Amino acid sequence: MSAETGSTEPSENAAVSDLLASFLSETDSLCTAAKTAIAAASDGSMLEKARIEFLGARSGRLKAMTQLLSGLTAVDRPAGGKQFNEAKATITALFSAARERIAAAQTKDGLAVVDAIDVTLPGERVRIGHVHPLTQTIRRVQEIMSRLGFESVDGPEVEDQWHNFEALAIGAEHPARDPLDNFYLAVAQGTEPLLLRSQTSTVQIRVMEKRRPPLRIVSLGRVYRPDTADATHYPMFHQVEGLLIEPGTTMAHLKSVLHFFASSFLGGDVRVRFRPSFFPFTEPSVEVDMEWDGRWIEMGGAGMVDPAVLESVGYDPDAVSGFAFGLGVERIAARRYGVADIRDFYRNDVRFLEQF
Ligand code: FA5
Repeated sequence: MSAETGSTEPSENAAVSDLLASFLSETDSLCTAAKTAIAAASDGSMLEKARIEFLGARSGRLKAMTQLLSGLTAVDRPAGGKQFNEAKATITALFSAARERIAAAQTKDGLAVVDAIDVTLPGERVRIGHVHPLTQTIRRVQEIMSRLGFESVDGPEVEDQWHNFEALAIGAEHPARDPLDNFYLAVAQGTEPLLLRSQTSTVQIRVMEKRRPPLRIVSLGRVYRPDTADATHYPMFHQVEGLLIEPGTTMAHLKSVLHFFASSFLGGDVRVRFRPSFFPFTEPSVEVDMEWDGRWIEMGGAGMVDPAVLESVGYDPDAVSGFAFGLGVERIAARRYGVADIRDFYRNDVRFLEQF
């Protein structure tokens, strides 16, 4: 054993020092190479390439140095580790500085491009969307009816049998309840059938169940029927439902409200005609036609609310009476805008839609 060092193998000590010396010199040259590569990087992709070469987590050159580091003896490792950490910190800091340098240069280039814009060239047209013609129609109807004191209300599109049929005096055997004429929903066995509402008259019932007369409401929304799509039919369409319940209401009030609505909506002179019809929930019932620009068009159904319906929601038919009407929104919009086929409203063809 050597008296000075306490080591049993002095020759091994000399070999370890050599290993450390070679590690330190390799760390130095790695640092120099990284500095050169980073300084030479003139854009983001060159810098990224250099980053992968030196700092890459899997096969970067610094990563390879960690293997050499772990090959040093326990005595040499602190000195080697210190040098390694310093080299890593230096290279990482150089990368951050280079990244900022390149980003700043790009911003400068960007400004140079902006400066180069020729303001005398024609600009690119900005395409701004607008409200769909059916939504425009719905808002217009609501606005016109509000002038007569009709409040806009909503109702659910998934309905139960009571609101879609029974409360409207459409009995269990009525053909309007046929599964082929409605979109019934799949429900758990033993629960009440539900359907997509086939008319907005459901909202009359929902409002009357909650409120007492006098009432003036209008409800616009989607309804669903398995009708084949053609120029005047669509399986999903919109209706506007109007309901007025006040003492002393007559068919004359119904006609004047519809006349006011038609001439405000279509503009100019409009004639309104009633044709006898039948709806289970109105008595008498009529089909409403409107003449505008020399053409008659069927707009919807209407009538005086049947006393049986008033009773079903707890109103006294001797004390109040009222009228209701239901018009097809697509049909009145088509008439207003001169559209020959209501399917055009749903084709989403911008060339058609941008005209409104
Ligand atoms: C009804 O739906 C009644 N609820 C209207 C009513 C309300 C009567 C209040 C009395 C009192 P009808 O099934 O006729 O009625 O439909 C009314 C209007 O909806 C039609 O005149 C038509 O304009 C429109 N319409 C009906 N089916 C379609 C369809 N498949 N596509 C587009 N519009 C339709």
